[in-house]
Amino acid sequence: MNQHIEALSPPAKPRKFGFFVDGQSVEAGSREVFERNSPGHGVPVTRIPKCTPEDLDDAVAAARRAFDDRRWSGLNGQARAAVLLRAGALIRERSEEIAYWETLENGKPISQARAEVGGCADMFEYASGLARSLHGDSFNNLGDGMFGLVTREPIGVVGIITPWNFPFLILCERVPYVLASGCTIVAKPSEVTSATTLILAEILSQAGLPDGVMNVVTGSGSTIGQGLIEHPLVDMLSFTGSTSVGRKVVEAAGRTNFKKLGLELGGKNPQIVFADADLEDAADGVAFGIGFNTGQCCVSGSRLIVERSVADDLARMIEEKFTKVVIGDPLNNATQIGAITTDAQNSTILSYIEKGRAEGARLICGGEQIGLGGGRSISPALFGDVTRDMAIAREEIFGPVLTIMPFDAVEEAIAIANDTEYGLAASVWTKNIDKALLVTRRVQAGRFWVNTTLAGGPELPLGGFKQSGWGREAGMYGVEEYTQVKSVHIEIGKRSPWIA
Ligand code: TXE
Repeated sequence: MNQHIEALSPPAKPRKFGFFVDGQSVEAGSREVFERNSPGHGVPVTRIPKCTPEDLDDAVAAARRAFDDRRWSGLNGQARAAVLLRAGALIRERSEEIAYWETLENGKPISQARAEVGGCADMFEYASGLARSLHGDSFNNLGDGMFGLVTREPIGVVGIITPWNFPFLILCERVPYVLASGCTIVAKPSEVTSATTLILAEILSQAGLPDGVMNVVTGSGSTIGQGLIEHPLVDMLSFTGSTSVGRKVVEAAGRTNFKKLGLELGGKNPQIVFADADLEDAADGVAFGIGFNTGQCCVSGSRLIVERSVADDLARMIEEKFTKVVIGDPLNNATQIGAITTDAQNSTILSYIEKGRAEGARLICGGEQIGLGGGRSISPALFGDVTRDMAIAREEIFGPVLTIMPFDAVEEAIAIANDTEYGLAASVWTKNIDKALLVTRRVQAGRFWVNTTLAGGPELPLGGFKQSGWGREAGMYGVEEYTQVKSVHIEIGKRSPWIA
C-alpha cells in the first residue's frame, strides 16, 4: 500500500489491532475494545484492545527481562544502528499505510501526515548514527597514579506516554533515541490514536529488534497510563501531554521509585513581528504556525505580538490567508486544515472563542464550526483588542485561535512574550540581526525560530523552559537523556597505604 493514492476513502469496516508484548501482537480476545471513529468522517476506523493491569505488568516484565539480560544494551553500536536503519527503511516502505491510519484516527490532512511519516523515517536514520557515536569522557590529568573515565549507561526500562495530536511523530521523536541508548520500552499511546504506535512495534520487530525491547500497551490514561507512571520496575518515564497529567506523573514518581522523568507539556508560544520584517513572509508563517494541525500543537504560535505601526496591515494579511486556507476532508490531498481530533477538544476550542468574545476581545474572522460531512473542524480565529490578562491570551487553547497584542518597544515585546507560565517555543520576524539576537537571547523558550516557525528535524533538541517541561528529546541530547553517567577512578600502580 505504498502508491500515492489520489482519492482515498475511509475503510469499509474498522481495522482490528492487537497490543504488542515481548515481540508478539496480542489480540483483544475477551478484553473490552475501544472503537475509534474518524474525526474527519464520523465512521468507525479502528478497534484497539483495552489492556488490563495484568497486560501492563506483562509488558513491563518483558521490557525488564530484555534490559536485564542485555540482549539489546549489550550489542555494539553498529548492531543497534543496523536495526534502526532497517526500521527507517521499513517506515519509508509503509509510509502510505502509516499516513492513512494516522489521518483516520487523528483527523490531520493526509499531505501533512505523509510529510510527518517521512520525517519519522529520518529520525530513525539519524539516530542510527548516534547509536555509534554515543560515548563518554576521560580524564588524563589526574596525575600519574590515577586515570578517570566517565561512561554513559542506558537508564533501563523507559515508559513512553504520548498524546493524540502527533501520535507517530512524537513517538518517533523518542523511540529511536531511546533505542540508540540501549534502553527498552513500554509505550502507551493515547486511547484515541493508537494504530500507528502498534504499526511501529511491528516494523521494529521486522527490522530485527530483539523481542521484549519494544512493547506497546493500549488503554485509557487513568488505568494503563496511571499504572505505567506508578510502576516500580520502570526506570524512566517520558510523558507528552497536558500540564495537569504532567503533575500526576511527577507525583507518581515521587510516591513510587523516583523514576527519572522527561516531560513535554503545554505551550502558549509567542510570534514576535517587528515592523522591519518581511511582512508577507511573517503573515504566512504566523498563519501556518497556528493553522498547522488545526492548532492542536504544543508549539503552535498562538500569541501574535506585533509592532503597533504594522499591526493593522499584518492583521489584514493574516485574515486574507485564513479565508483562503483549504479546510476539508482530511483524506483529500488539497486539504490544509482537517478535523478537530476529539469532541472534547472541539468543545474546548469553541468555549474559548466564546470566552474571548465575552472578555471583550474582537473576533476579526473565523472561529466557526465547519461540518465535514461526518466530521467537523473549526475555521482559524483571529482576535484583536486582546489584553494580557484574558484567558485566550494566557491559557493553552490547543486549537486554531490567534490573539493579537501590539507593542511599541523591543523591551515591551520581550516582556509580553515572557508573561506566561510556559516556555516551549517562540518565533521572531525581523530583518535586523541585532533585534533577532536580542529577542532570541531574552525570550524564555526551549525552541526558537528566526524568520520561520515550526521548523524541526532530528538534529536539534526539543523541549521546554519553565512549566513546559523537563529534559530534551532528539539529537545527541535526546540519546544522552536516556543514559546515566558513571564516574570511574582507576588507580595506576602501587597504592599508598592507609595503614602501613
Ligand atoms: O491530554 P492528556 P488530553 C493539552 C491540550 C489539550 C489537553 C487535554 O491543552 O486540550 O491537554 O488533552 C495519558 N496517568 N495537551 O486529555 O490527558 C493519555 O491517555 C498517565 C497538550 O488528551 O494529558 C494520553 O496517552 N497517563 C499536549 C496522554 O496521557 C495519563 C498534547 C496525554 O493525555 C493519565 C496533548 C494518567 N493519569 C494534550 N491521564 C502538548 N502540549 O503537546 C491521561 N494519560
